[in-house]
Amino acid sequence: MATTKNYDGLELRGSSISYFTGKMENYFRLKGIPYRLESMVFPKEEERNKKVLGISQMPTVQLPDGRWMTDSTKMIEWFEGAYQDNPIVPSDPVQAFVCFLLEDWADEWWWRPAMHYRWFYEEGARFASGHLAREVMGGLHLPLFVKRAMLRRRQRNGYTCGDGIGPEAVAGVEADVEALFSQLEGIFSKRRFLLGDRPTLADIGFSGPFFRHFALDPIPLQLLRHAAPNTLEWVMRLWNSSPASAVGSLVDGVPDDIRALLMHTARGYLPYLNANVEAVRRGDSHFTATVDGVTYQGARSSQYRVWCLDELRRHYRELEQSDSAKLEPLLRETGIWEPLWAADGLPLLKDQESRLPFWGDSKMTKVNE
Ligand SMILES: N[C@@H](CCC(=O)N[C@@H](CS)C(=O)NCC(=O)O)C(=O)O
Repeated sequence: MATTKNYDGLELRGSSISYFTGKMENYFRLKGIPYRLESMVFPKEEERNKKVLGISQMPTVQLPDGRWMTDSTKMIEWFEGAYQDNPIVPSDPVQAFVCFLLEDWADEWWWRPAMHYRWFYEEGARFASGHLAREVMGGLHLPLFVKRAMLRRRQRNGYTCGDGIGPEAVAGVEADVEALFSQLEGIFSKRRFLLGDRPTLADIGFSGPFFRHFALDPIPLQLLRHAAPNTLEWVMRLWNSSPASAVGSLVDGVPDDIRALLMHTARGYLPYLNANVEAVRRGDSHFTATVDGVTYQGARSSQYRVWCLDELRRHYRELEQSDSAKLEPLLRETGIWEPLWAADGLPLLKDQESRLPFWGDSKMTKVNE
């Protein structure tokens, strides 16, 4: 795809089947912020990304004034400041914290199962390797079948087998996804969006794993059609939302079905974050941990996810005392509290990620890159 030089809106660079590119598209559509999606072409754009942003990942956004941005979470935070109509973070501070937590869980935990379904199964790998080889590898002068083989190898070594999903973990990872589908199905058979009649940041977070993975890749899509048709409808309802349609009220407080999601987060993701903290502290590039009954053998350590835990803590610390007094019992009852604060002295880099969304210090699944 050629870039139209005189386009004066936002340019979103990524891929039309990428997790975080899909998340940003859902966000821009919901807010009514015009953007143009362009495919990121490798290896050419990788060097440019590193130069202008410190790291290369998908997607990036270029503002009309030429500045480059990265990291969906911090970009959304930035755009919420710049486009203040129809805020997607609830005004109730307890619900707002729930949104930050669910967004982080959606970004960081469901990434691995999403990659598993795409790259472990032949149906997914055939579709995604063909698509990506054509879409983003135009800069490499190699036969198509070689590009496809390179992609499969890279993604499996980086994100599935190479990120802790060995043969012994497959059944547990898939059961975890099925449990999520069943919880969400319960919610979307009653409500239009996670917290009520209009989308919030929590819905945008979950558009990451769902829009371009679970509701697109052959195996999870088939599961959704049969086990969670209301959830599949929610994926499209969110995509089809705009400032004009996204009206309606939110639920009061935090309903039991959302508490159940928090308990799910407390069982798997937060213990995993703590195991990751210890691995980063030791300087290990990989680690093995059993969380929620599943053993991830040789998961990749992530400097970025140390910062994710710190961000969750920051959101809590920034609350007024009267609000944190309301949130603490919820976090204790759902099992979040203990793992949220379990690790002392997080091994962060100096000023880590303080320049996001305009500069990143680390990528999602690497130690100190
Ligand atoms: N935290 C980042 C994560 C972005 C990310 O990891 N994107 C994936 C593609 S969807 C990527 O570019 N991974 C880097 C790689 O595969 O080298 C965000 O929220 O934007």
